[in-house]
Amino acid sequence: MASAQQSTCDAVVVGAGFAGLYALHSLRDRLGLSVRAFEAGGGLGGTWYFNRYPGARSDSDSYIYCYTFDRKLLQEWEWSERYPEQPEILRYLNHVADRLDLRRDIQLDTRVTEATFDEAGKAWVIRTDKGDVVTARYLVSAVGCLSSSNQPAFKGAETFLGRSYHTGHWPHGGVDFTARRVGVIGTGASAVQAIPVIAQQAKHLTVFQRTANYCVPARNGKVDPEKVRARKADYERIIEAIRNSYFGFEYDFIMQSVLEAPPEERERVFTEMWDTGGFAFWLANYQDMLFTREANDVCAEFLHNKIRETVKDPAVARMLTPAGYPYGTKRQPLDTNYFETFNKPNVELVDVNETPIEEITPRGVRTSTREHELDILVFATGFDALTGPLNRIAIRGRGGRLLSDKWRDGPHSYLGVAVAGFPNLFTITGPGSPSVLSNMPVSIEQHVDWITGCIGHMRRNRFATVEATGDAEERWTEHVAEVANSTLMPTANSWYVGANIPGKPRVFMPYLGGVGPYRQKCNEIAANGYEGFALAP
Ligand code: N01
Repeated sequence: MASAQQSTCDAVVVGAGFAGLYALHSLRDRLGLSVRAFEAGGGLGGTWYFNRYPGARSDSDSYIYCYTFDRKLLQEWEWSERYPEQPEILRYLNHVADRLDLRRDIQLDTRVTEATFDEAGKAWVIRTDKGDVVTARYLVSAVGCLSSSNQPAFKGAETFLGRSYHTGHWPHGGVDFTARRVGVIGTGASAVQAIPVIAQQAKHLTVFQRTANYCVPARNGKVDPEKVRARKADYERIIEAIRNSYFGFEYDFIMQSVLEAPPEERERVFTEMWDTGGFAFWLANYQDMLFTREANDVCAEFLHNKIRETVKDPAVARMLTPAGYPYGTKRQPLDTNYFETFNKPNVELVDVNETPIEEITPRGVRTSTREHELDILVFATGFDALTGPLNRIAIRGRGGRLLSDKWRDGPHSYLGVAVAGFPNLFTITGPGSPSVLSNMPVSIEQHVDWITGCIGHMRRNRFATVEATGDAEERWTEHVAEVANSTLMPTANSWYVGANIPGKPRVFMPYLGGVGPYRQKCNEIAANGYEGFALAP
């Protein structure tokens, strides 16, 4: 280990993905703070540095999956497709870092392991795995919502003689599946992107499915240059629209009830959304789809039929048909030939509910009925979402209290950006904010702008600390739960409620109140002198 490096700065930013890069820029170049960013990866990019699995690309349209704070960059940057692929997004983020001269303040290959609030000094003392000890007034978490991977503890996993990978830590050189027998565990958004690509190369692909997913075609491709030009000319409107929308997209729910729409009209509407591709079916659907099971069933049935029409073997189609939870309550994956892939002769589907995985053996995966021999095993098993990335850092607030202890029964946070007992800690897209229920760059920019405003206010008024009050935090936490509970969303065993992680408390973590209304609330709180926060000199 390198010898301890002691230093002081105004702010430490943890992470150098979409959020960390913008936070570093905003705090350094707008407020003039001295800022250091630490990034665990060997390069910047966060999610887009680590998730290099085949087929990895954004599920948001490229024209809004980007920063909007730099209007010139919006005009200059050309995305090659409707949904940018991982290497292209990584190029974009590297370009932004160069353009804004961010690299000089980012330390790569360095994981923040501890952060302790020094009550007397009114500052955070941050330690890294490389021996750095940095004292900073402000601690800004840009650790991402989906950066702590979930590696289920299968019996015998260490005995496997083939190679195994997690989609969230994909090797930089890629993986050659040619002539290999490949197994994929998991059928979430990552797997849905990866499976069709792997199936094209592999000799044989076995997919181990625990929950069938509602997938809708992405309909990726080149965007008509005329449309690109028109959007560039219209960015001011688009930015306003996505910032004030419900989910950070140019989609709005249909305010009618699906149950009241005549069957031929709703078929036409469903087909239109299906043909549009992307998140239209999820986020521009009839509003009651999210509120009543009866309405939801109508939407789900349309998707069930699509699976039956696509998958030739009725038994496989049945296995791939989601059941037991309402449509849209788990993150909807976008697919390119996902269901079609199961018509290929080299692809096999195993339902691990019917035939559970008993162990991983030196030769492959043994279920209750047989051993599946594999050369390569891919874990597409997701993440310990939202709280996971924060809890794995030993963050100690007032009285030495660990954040992970405070959150033992689920996250408590004010606006998803601040935590009572943890002064001057800001959590970008933390639990309790729209975060993963939105187009991430929109929510990231909103949080960074708000945090910048808050710190600017503190400095102008000579406040040393800002801290959420316990009352405001409890009210917000209850509000987050109340909004979620008015919908069907918490009823599914999703990672939104932590159901994918054994022992994790079942709490619906993101805020469902909508990106636009949430932004307005945050702005009002700031305008009212940071209502719900205690500011102290
Ligand atoms: O992870 P997931 P992901 N035994 O948790 C299964 C974002 N994303 O990496 O559903 C057997 O969705 C698990 O089963 P179940 C996006 O927000 C974004 O795919 O828990 N199976 C599930 O099928 C997404 O939602 C993009 O029953 C087990 C799968 O593994 C999020 O990342 C692209 C298991 C995990 O699916 C996470 O997606 C891709 C076990 N023990 C992803 N444990 C973009 O748009 C878990 N599973 C940028």
